[in-house]
Amino acid sequence: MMTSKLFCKLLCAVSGLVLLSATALALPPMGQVFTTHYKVGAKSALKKADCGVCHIGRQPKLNPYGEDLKAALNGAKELTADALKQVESKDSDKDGFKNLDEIKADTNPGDLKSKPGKTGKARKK
Ligand SMILES: [Ca+2]
Repeated sequence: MMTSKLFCKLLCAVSGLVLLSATALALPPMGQVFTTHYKVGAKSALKKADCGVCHIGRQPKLNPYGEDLKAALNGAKELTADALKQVESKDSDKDGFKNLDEIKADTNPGDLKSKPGKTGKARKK
């Protein structure tokens, strides 16, 4: 009786750790690929949005930009520069601005409320 309870607790703890580490290992590299590819500044709104660039807040659920990237990845688990380029000309959140234009303006391409000239600081060349 005691051993079976102990085994259950141990199993739950190990399962929890495996799930936690899988999540921790799976998510940050995608953000890093995005940050490196677009040279996202440390103090930019996109850097602050972090996972929110592709996800709804910090939830696993994807926003429209994340969904477009997922489609471009075609089942691959690793984000690539090619996939990022494939969705640059799209307007994922349908706010009238292409994803690349939003990224250049430091606005969120997956958030309808975030668009150049409104919430983001547009970069002038
Ligand atoms: Ca847009």
